[in-house]
Amino acid sequence: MGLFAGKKGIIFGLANKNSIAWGIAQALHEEGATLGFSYAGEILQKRVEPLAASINSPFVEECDVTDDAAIDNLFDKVQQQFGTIDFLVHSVAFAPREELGGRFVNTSRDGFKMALDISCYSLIALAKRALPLMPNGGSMMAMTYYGAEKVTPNYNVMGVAKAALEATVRYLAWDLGKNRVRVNAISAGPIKTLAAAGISGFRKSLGYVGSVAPMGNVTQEDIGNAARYLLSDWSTGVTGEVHYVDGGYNIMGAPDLDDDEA
Ligand code: NAD
Ligand code: 0WE
Repeated sequence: MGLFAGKKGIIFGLANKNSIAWGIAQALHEEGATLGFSYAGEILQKRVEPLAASINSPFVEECDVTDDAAIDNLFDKVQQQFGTIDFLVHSVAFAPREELGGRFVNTSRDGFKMALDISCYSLIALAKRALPLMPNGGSMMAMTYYGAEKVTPNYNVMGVAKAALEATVRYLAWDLGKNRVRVNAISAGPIKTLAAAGISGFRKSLGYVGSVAPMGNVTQEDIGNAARYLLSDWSTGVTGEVHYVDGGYNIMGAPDLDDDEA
C-alpha cells in the first residue's frame, strides 16, 4: 500500500521527461497516486501524452495559466474526471528570454507583467479553482528558486517573480488554512531542464552550486522525494513553508577553499 493510495491530484508544468514535474509525478505514482496533467501549448502534447500514459494517467489537458476562461474550463474537466482532489502541484514559470540576462535595470514593463502573471499570479488562479474540489482539505505545492531571496546574476525579473510567489504561498497558506488546505513551496537547486536549457551561464552556475553545496547538485528524484512529504499526511502541520531541496547550498556562507573540487 503506497502513501498516496486512493489519493488524486493534478500537476501543472509537465513539458518532458526532464521536467521537475516529471520527477514529482514519478514519485507520487510509485506511492499509488492517481495523477492528472495540464500542459501548455500544442507542441508539448506529443511529449506529455506518452509520459502520462506510462503511469496510467486518466487525464491530460491543455491549459494556458494566463487565461482565466481556460483555467475555468480545465477545472470543470477535473471535477468531471475526479470529483474531488487531494493535492495540486504548480511547476510553471516563464519570463521572456531577453529578460533573463543583461542589466536588471532594463527590465521591461511587459516582461515584468508576463513573468509575474505566469510565474506567480497563476498559483492564486489555480488555488481558487482547486479549493472547491478539496472539501476535506488537501495540499498544494509550488516550485521556487534561491534567486527569490539572494541575487543570482541574470535570473533578474524571475527572482522578483519567485519572491512574489513565495509571499503568495504564505498568504494562501493563511487563507486556505480555514479549509484545511496546506500550501508550501520547494526551493530547488539548479537542475538541467527545458527551462534551464540555453540559459547563458546555466552550466557554470550548475557547476558552481554543485561544488559548494554539501550534497552537490540535486536531481528531479530529490524533488520528487520531498514532494512525497509535502503532499502527503506526513507533513500535516506544515504550511506556508519554503523548503530547500538544494543539497544544502543555502546554508553556506563561503565555498570550502581547501576542497580541490571547489
Ligand atoms: P520545465 O520547462 O520542464 O517546466 C516549466 C513549465 O512551465 C513547462 O511545462 C511550461 O510549459 C510551463 N509553462 C510556461 N508558461 C506556461 C503557461 N502560460 N501556462 C501553463 N504552463 C506554462 O522546467 P522546470 O525546470 O521543470 O521548471 C518547473 C518549475 O521549477 C518552475 O517553476 C521553475 O522556476 C522551477 N525551478 C526550476 C529550477 C531548475 O533549475 N530547473 C530550479 C528551481 C525551481
Ligand atoms: O526558474 C528557472 C527558469 C525559469 C525560466 C526559464 C526560461 C527559459 C526560456 C523562465 N523563463 C524562461 N524563458 C525562456 O524563454 N530556474 C530556476 C532555472 C534558472 O534560470 C536561470 C538560472 C537558473 C538556475 C537564469 C539565470 C541564472 C540562473
